[in-house]
Amino acid sequence: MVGWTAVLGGIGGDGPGFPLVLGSSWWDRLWFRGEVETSNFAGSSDAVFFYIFWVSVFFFVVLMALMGYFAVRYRRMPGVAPERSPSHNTVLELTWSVVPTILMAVMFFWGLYAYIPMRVNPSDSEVINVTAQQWGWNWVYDNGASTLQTEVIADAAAPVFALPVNRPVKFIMSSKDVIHSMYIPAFRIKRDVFPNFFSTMWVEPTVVSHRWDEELKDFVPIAPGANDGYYLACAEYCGDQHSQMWARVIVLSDVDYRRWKDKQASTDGIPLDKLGELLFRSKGCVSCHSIDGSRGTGPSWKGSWGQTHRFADGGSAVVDENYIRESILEPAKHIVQGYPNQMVSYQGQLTDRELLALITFFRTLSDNPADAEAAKADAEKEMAEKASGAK
Ligand code: HEC
Ligand SMILES: [Cu+2]
Repeated sequence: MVGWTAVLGGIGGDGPGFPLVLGSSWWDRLWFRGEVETSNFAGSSDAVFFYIFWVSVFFFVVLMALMGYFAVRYRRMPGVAPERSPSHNTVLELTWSVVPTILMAVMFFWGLYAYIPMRVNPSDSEVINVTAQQWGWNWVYDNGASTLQTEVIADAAAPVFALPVNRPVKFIMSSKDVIHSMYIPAFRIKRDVFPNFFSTMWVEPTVVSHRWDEELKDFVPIAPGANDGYYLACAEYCGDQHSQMWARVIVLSDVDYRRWKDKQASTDGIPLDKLGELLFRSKGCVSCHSIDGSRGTGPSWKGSWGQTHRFADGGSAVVDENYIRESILEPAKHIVQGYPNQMVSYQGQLTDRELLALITFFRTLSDNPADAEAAKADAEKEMAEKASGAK
């Protein structure tokens, strides 16, 4: 449902606005085009695409028109003997062999000329490690940072990633489960992401979309409304929530990018309960777990703390710190009754403090107000201890 209104809104104009689109005319929107070239590949990729497109349109029209004309002109008529078909026409045959050969050779060489630079990244590219998993994206920057920024896109929380303007970045990508595909339409880049294998792609964004506001701790559009940044989608059907496997890509000036990246690298200043909530969204737990009691791919976190959960194999456990920790690091060890074994391990993706943060956030969702209070008190205590330790 969301899909259609979003697509129509995007092509039609106002509406909810399909997040892939940038241009103002319906034509630009139809092709996910910006008013300006937003990456180093946008121009060359579009040039080849539209060459192939218009050649195809031209021949489609010519062939269909001729087919229609001949069908009428040479239809069977009672009492009229068919004309004899000519057996040979050298000029015609040479023309329809040579002209398409040339047109297609141009397609091939032009395409090759545009494609080769996409496969060879400059040696000074900044590396970003990408992990895809059902149903979210995680980027890890060269300083160890990933993002805490998220945003709601088509009813789902999606991470917001930043890139520097006019600097090459190389993505080294792998998947934790099935095949995904990282697609940033505005940049004209897309590549499949596999389990047990690294695939790479690179790009150089060319238009600053936002600035990073240190006070607001948020991105501010450079020209409000004019540019939403660029959307990243999964382009390989990967399960139930594939269509919600979004992210938003923001392009910052060099200075802002560094400041933002440094900021994301240190989560020390964020209280545990708050950090847990941010990680719940930015690490993609939100795509399977709700915090309002509704059932997702996985059980809701609301009211689970302190409860006894039954497992598919007949065992059971009380939901406490250790149970949650184990559920995150070894989710396949115990499968909650009535749920599929669909969660992959987050081993190595969360620091100890981040694990604690998720546990603390989970506790705040307890139905027992005393547990929730205690979790908040613990978070405050930890911050206070940190502050005194720092002195
Ligand atoms: C692809 C969907 C998916 C994602 C993403 C996911 N989970 Fe899960 N999770 C599940 C499913 C399904 C179960 C129940 C089956 C099982 O026990 O493995 C579960 C179980 C759990 C449990 C045990 C819950 C209970 O009620 O007994 C915890 C805790 C948990 N997940 C935490 C997390 C955290 C933290 C994240 C993010 C860092 C996360 N999950 C991301 C699907 C997911
Ligand atoms: Cu996917």
